[in-house]
Amino acid sequence: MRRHRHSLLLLAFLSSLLSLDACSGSNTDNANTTATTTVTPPATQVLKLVPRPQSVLDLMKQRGEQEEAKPSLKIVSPAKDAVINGSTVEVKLNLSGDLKGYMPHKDPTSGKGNHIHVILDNQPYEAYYELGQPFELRNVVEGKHTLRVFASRPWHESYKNDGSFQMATFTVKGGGNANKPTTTAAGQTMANNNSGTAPAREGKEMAASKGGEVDPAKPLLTYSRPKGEYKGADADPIMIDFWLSNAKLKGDGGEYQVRYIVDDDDPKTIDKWEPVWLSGWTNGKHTVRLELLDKDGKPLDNGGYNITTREISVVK
Ligand SMILES: [Cu+2]
Repeated sequence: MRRHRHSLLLLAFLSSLLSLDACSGSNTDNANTTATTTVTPPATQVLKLVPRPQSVLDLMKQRGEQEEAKPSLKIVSPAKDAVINGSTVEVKLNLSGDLKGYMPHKDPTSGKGNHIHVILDNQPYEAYYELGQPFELRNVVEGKHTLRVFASRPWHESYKNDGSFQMATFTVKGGGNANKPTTTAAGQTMANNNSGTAPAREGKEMAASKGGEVDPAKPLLTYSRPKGEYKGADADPIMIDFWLSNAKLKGDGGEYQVRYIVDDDDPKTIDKWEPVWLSGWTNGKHTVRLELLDKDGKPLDNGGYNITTREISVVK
């Protein structure tokens, strides 16, 4: 008897559930929608700091004492405050110092090698491999410009010794066409125009830009990496690397910090001048912003170069 009453109660309860379900079609739809978004959420990116990857450690070991090199660069051309007629600016560099075998050169098989990062104004750097010939900045627009160069390794980590970095200012008269589209091909385009007998030179069509009002005596942050497109294993981890002039970071006994912001993530600070490796990038485009901060944690301007944002893309 008692058991029968329980069954009735249970039945009543179940039917109420059923009727609730039956008359709440829209609720069910909502539930489904919610479930769908939960199953495939937009890819969220959680970046984490990781040690230098083993592949790079292996390269460093192979390179031996080259890792301890102290390359010293000199900008031969353009000469300091030079006025250049025409839109092509020849960059000539002199490399000296304690090289320990360090020599820029692109290995034809791997397409990699030591190289110099060449930066016009605050554009992304171009890689310059064969110093025996000038590197041509092509289609440089009229006006005042800055040039920054520093020695780099095959995996684009810069040498951070005194003398590895140099900066020059110059002026272009009768420069290139600001509306001319820049070369879209990734990397460099070798010169093959004009004369077929002219030696192939490294160079690049430059986007229109002008030099910042940079004080070379003041703290200066030069953005180097990341840049461009990262594919497969190269995208995990990705290295942040930069050059610092006249600014020692807190962790190195100074008072400055470098701040990086990836996409809309919370800002993070770097207290030691060394590359930072980040893992966990999602497919697609990302922005990376580097800023130089003073002792109070405030951005420190120098000709607009101390805050730089670049877009990179990750293809996994
Ligand atoms: Cu590089």
